[in-house]
Amino acid sequence: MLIKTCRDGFHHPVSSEITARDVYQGRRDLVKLMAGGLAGAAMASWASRAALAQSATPRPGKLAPLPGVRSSLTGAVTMERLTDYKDVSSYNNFYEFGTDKSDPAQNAHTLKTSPWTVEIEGLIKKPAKYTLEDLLKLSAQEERIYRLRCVEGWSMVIPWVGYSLSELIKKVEPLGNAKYVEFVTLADPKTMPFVGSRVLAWPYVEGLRLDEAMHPLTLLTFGMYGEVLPNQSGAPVRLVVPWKYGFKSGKSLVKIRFTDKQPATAWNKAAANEYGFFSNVNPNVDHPRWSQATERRIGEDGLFAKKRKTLMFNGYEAQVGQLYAGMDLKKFF
Ligand SMILES: Nc1nc2c(c(=O)[nH]1)N[C@H]1C(S)=C(S)[C@@H](COP(=O)(O)O)O[C@H]1N2
Ligand SMILES: [Mo]
Repeated sequence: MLIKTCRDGFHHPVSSEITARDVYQGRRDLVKLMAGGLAGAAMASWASRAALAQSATPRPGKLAPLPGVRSSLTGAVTMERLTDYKDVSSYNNFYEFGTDKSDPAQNAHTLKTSPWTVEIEGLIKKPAKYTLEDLLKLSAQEERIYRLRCVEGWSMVIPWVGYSLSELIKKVEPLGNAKYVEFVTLADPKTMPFVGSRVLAWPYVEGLRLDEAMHPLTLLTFGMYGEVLPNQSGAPVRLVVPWKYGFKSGKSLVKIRFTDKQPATAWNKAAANEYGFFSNVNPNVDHPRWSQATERRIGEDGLFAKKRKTLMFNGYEAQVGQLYAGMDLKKFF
């Protein structure tokens, strides 16, 4: 059990936390290196990988380690404690496998993640079908520690593994009239028990403006905690858009389509007044049924844990604020 005693969300050093502290130290060292003019992101990898290897958390299934991952600081330093792998992999939203937080971990073993292809199509010069292996080869993978803030009011801090989606976008060469990117996820009634239920329109679709999709923080994600994604987290490839509410981060992607019109997204179709297209994390714009001003960090829900203040753009304002200069964020929520 964790006993919360001190400021900044740090607890007594139980084994699962040593991970976070060592990773944090590794990143502090890297900050010094970078300040000294060295670009070597790879230098930090030993620190965080070794620390992650020490984690005593049992894994629900044996997952192959991802080859060639290096740590990166790209725009996303957080000194917060990592959420335990156990929590990240057992408290999920993946409605194709049920609407309970515990359903995906229970049910997603039926998802068949190999072979896997992602079609890239629409307003681009080079439409193509990419196998998962093609995608993995396309760019070097990095480890990025991002907050994920669900619209329901909880958050986690997760070391994702992947590369900027912009790497893929540059390869396929969007045409001048491409303004949006649509992300279509798998809807297979044979392996996904809740596809066919009426809770959402399937397939689960998400969308970004092209400049949002091109932003270096937008991560095409293949793993977490140095391993491939477990099924319930959106294997074998998902999106992570850390400054937006969690539902923008589509799981188990099968198609990426470039369009000139704003895509109709699953949650926007389900309740347009509750879930806007942008869905930037914004403590000043409430969900019509609840406040967005604070959040509960998963793993800190003990008796005395107080809620955290939600940060504008989930704490990534310095990196992404410029994308929305001059926009009325109450109107474009
Ligand atoms: N295909 C698909 N992607 C999805 C969802 C979903 O139901 N289906 N849920 C979203 C929501 S609401 C959140 S908060 C995040 C949760 O990601 P996690 O379970 O890996 O934390 O995934 C998002 N991506
Ligand atoms: Mo969410």
